[in-house]
Amino acid sequence: MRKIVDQFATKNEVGEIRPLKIGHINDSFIVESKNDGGESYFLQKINHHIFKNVDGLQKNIQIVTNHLRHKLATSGVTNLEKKVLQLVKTKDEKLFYKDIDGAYWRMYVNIENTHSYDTITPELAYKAGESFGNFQCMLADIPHDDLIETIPNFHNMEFRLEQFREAVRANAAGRLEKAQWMVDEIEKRADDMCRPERLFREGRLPKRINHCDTKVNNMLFDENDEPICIVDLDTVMPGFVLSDFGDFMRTAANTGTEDDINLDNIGVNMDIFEAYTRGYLKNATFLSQIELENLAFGAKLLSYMQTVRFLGDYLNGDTYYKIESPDHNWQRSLAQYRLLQSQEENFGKMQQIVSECSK
Ligand code: GN1
Ligand code: MG
Repeated sequence: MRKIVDQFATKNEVGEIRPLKIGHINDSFIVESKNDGGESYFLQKINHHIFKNVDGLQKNIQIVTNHLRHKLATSGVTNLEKKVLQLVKTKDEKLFYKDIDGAYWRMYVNIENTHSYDTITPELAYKAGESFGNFQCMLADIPHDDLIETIPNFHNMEFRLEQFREAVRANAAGRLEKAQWMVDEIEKRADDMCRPERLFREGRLPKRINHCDTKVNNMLFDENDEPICIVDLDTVMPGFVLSDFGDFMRTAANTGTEDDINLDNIGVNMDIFEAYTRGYLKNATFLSQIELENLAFGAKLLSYMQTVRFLGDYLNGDTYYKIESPDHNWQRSLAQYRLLQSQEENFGKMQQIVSECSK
């Protein structure tokens, strides 16, 4: 590990290296400063089986962070080092380091005295909404062609369903029998869930630069509980805004957790749904009528998409997501499907909230 850290042009001498238990894809570490008060760092081993074009990935992050810094600076915001992720280059000026085993590493300056939440209050959800709305506004003028799709078709539901059907056909782990009922539930909704792709083809739904992983814990708050920085920029790419709206709701407006073993814990938290919607719509003033009409649908879509992705991985024999138990992906699928059902039951209310908040 030391040898890896040594490749990067850190300002300080570094101390202890601690693994962090966050995320389902990459491996993350905190690299402490050797001296009190010095800069610490956030080191990641990038999962290059998933992010196949690491060079493109890192360039995207460079473009996005530079763009955000520029935007904030010109609007007079200070303390930029706390508000935008800052990559640390390698000593030979590269955006990542490939080690002798072929693993890819990158480093950021660690943003200290911040925290993230897995569950939040309506007050924080309101602020998070404002912040994500603002984030999308700031990214709006990056030319789409400047960014690659770090994972092609990442939030394309038609593509995700094709992959899923392939997993069902192959039944590689022999788990299909147990999961067949859920496969049937997924198929029942498939056509409806591909609506955004159809609207896009008809030229009615635009693509905008999105975060594509707006999980509640990808937002850092400062000591005063003000949102300070949005992290995990691996999947910033063109997509539908309803996808970012939906992923926040999937993770924050859920009374249970993403992989809750007790399905009775799971349901839509309407207070969070409302607060986030209010905050988001205050700043996301660029939305068209069709986007507004489909925001609440976005919440259902992302729970559905995640059910499809977790179940697909379960059928494939757990080749994509990190798991903590043999049935983890099954548990996640059950939990996401339950959330979807609750969103379906509450859909009328969700639509009404969006429509009231957009007046
Ligand atoms: C993965 O690793 P993490 O937690 O940032 C996944 C997201 C899923 C999420 C589900 C590249 O994100 O798309 O929504 O798990 N990231 C990738 O919790 O697939
Ligand atoms: Mg992520």
